[in-house]
Amino acid sequence: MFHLRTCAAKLRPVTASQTVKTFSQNKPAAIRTFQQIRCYSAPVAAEPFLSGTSSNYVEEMYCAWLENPKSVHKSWDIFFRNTNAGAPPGTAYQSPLTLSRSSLASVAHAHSLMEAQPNVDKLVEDHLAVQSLIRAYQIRGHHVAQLDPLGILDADLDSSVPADIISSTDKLDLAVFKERLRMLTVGGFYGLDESDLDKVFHLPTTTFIGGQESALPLREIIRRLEMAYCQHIGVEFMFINDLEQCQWIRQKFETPGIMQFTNEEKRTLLARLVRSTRFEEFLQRKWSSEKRFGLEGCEVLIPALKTIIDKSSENGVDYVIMGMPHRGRLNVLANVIRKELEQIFCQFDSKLEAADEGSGDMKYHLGMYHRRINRVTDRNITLSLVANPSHLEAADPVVMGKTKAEQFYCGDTEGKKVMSILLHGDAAFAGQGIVYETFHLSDLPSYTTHGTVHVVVNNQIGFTTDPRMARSSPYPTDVARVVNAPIFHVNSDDPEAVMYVCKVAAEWRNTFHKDVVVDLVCYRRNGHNEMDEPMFTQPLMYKQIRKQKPVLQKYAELLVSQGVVNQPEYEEEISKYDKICEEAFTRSKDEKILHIKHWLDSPWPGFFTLDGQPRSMSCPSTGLEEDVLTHIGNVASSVPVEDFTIHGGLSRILKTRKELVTNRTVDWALAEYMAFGSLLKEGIHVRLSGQDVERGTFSHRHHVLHDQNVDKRTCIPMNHLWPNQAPYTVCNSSLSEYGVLGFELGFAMASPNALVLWEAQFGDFNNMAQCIIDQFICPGQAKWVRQNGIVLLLPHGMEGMGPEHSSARPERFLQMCNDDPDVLPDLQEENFDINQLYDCNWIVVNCSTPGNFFHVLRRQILLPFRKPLIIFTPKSLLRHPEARTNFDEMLPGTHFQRVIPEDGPAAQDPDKVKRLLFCTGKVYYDLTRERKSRGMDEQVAITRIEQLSPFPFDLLLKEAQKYPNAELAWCQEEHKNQGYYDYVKPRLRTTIDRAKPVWYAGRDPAAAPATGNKKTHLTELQRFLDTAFDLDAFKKFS
Ligand SMILES: Cc1ncc(C[n+]2csc(CCOP(=O)(O)OP(=O)(O)O)c2C)c(N)n1
Repeated sequence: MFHLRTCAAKLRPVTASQTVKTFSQNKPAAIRTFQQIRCYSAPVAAEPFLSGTSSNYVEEMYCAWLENPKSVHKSWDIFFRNTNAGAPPGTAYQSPLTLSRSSLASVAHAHSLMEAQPNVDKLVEDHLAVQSLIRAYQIRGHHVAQLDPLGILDADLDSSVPADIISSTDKLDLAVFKERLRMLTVGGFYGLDESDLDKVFHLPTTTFIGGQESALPLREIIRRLEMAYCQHIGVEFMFINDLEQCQWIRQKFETPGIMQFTNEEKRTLLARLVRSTRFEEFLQRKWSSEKRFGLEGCEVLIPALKTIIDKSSENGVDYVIMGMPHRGRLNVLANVIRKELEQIFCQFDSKLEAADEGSGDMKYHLGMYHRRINRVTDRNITLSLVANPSHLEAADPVVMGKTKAEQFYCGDTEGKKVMSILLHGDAAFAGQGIVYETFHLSDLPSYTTHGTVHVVVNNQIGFTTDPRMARSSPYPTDVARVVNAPIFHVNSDDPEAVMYVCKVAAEWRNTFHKDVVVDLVCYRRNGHNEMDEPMFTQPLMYKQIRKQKPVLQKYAELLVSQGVVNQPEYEEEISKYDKICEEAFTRSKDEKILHIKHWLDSPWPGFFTLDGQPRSMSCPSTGLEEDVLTHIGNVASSVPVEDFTIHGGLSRILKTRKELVTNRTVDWALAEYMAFGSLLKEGIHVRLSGQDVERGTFSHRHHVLHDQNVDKRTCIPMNHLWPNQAPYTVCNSSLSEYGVLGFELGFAMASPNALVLWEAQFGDFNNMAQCIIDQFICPGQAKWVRQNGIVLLLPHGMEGMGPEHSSARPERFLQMCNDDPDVLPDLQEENFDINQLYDCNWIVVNCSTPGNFFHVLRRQILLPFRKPLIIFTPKSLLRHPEARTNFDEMLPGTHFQRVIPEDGPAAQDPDKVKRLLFCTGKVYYDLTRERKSRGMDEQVAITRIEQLSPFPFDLLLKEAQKYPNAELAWCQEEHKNQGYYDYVKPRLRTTIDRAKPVWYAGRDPAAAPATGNKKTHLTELQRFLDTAFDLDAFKKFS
């Protein structure tokens, strides 16, 4: 306690009436803080007695010591001398003899000194208490902020007030306030008491409440903290582990008077609220019995989004990609994106005919793309709202992927031009795991969009479910804390507070390029939709809502009372917008046909003809010149940079590759290399993403080489192929299927001139992304007239690796194909194969040779339209000595083979063939091995179906006709209720006009896709091979 004494004079509180000089004014400029001085010799934190809270006090002493070394205690004098002389941490301080615990005499002496200076302890404690109090508001102030416009629920689901802060409601009532203060002080948290309220305390550097002042009376400190943290904005940020970012936020919310709006800004805000409110009212008047998921209760969303966009545009952003759920979507389309109102209104007309093919979608799911001038900044801005399914939050990663792609294609490496905004409902944001998966992409180098602004329409209800039953976290936004995103909760009935946080959110994104959340705490005036009765389940809440004045009315009254607008001006604004709606309504009646194409979120200018048709209906050869193949092969088997040491094992792999090239053959990895490399040459960007794709789960790919001697030094040979090639992106993803597949789908939306592939670690895991497959990939074009050429690589095959490393579930993909099993298409049609591809919803293939894999990848880009491509890829075939393709099958003129016919002895004398086995994929190699071992090469023909969907009726008919005396059988290694059988059988029967049965050779039906027992696996395999080659096997059935 000795060392406190000599600082007493400096620390003694000055009264409020005394002039308060700023601390910095007293200090020499070069020594702003003690820590700065110390940092070049010894970090302060290393001193055992220093902490964040005591450093201010020590700093003061240090300044005093600089002015006069005698003004501080001797021990501090020695300490500061030692420190300035560069003493290392922990050695500068020398304990004064009198402090020695062993000396009773010195203890007595200390006591006597303390009695002589009784205030010193208290002074220090009080300062520390004030610091703690400030910190308490910064950390916990949001818990007592007045966020709920209805005043019913606490936004954090907790009505208790933290013991170390005073709530705003307490403050309103002086008696309550005094009681709270008493609780807080007398015997309370920090040991302050009421008499301290008028004492002046120095403010720490971690607060900005002082503005120009460095010290304030406690009463004022509390008042300002309350103003900053406990009004209509609740700022959650103290979990962020970056001092600069915390300081930035503190400055934005603590600085006195920072939340100021000009009259012009207030009028703009009012006008935007008018539009938002009157739009919903207009729809309600015209279509009172239609679902529209109106925004009533959160009308402030429209000005909020516009503020974020204005501010971002001001900072240089010219493309904003948005994703949002149903609530308020039409309003956002009308008033944020500025879709023509008549186009929106005509959607309500039930007699409107669809002009486009496809099934279409509900009006509140459709996407939109619009380029216009931002009136506030006078800059061009493009706005795109991504179409989405009902599945809440599913569009999040899609929006991110599209944003990333747009940034990539315009060279926006820092996200300064293109940004994403995601809107969420409170229940969905808290409940859906995809939100978490998407957040985890936000800072990964190959996935970051450099900050997304998230806006939560927190109407404190999910359909009919109360938030207390819908989440276990205090706020619906807590998931954002995992990525250190600041969260700004705001009472939506205070439009200016909302605008302010939106402005700060946009500035945050622009400054730090990280995610940020705006939580609009609001209410829902109607039921879940306009037809729902909310009083069934939320009677008290809705009684309050009935009494609640709409925010527009409240804000208009406020501005009228402030003289910012007058009543006639306000009414004029309303009638002006109503008139706009009425006129658009009249025009909407002229719309007879609904063009879903007008609702495209991602147009591909130049790819189609002006009326949206493919430029041709043919596909050129997918083969390549031999020198191109050789060049790519050589790069794939070398290290194209100097002084780069690769792993010895990899050297061997590259050597084997080189031998393959020399022998004019490719294996699986090389075939993929050649497909990618050649597309890069043609200016096509290739992006391969998924778990461990860089090396390849099966260690076959090695697209990224790692220097064995230099940490993080890598090389991607694929980017060293040609001087002006397109870039190749290969990126290991986070361990997420839903998020990453959604992201890649979004990436593929941006441009048709890119091959975007997602690889599942094992195909089995694709069902973790089921929603993206079911809701976007399979029906995307039908619902939204939007093509997408994403490729799914799904390792598949029964290899005794257990139930979860075997099946990519081909049966599911095939079941979702839109071709008719019972109708034989017109096989004579010109370009039959291309037409089939054009009509299908996706392409499903299972290649049995590397060459065919090469061709199908190239065909994906050479086709004049885009379709998703599902490829069941092999595992054991990656290294199978027979799974090789000769260059001859990849040269110009060659192409993808939808069917690979039998070409062995059986094909030479087809009349002799007793059985024609159809199969797909890897089982072909088991079948040929077995056939050979049984000496049945002439009796059994084996035909491979490489493209399962669209079904190659034409080629299979030829095959079936070629072997007139053969029984037909389908052979698969999957269980009977799985795999391809249910898809193939009816189509084969249709192909042959049901002239013969199509028998089955394969595993029995089963619940699990594969056994976990290796022996059982082999027994099952042998059993179905026996069936396949037992020419009497089906006799008993015929
Ligand atoms: C993944 C998913 N599960 C369930 C639903 C059904 N559903 C539609 S709206 C809704 C409530 C959403 O509440 P919230 O996210 O708070 O948004 P709000 O409707 O309140 O704006 C639910 C459960 C859905 N659309 N998506």
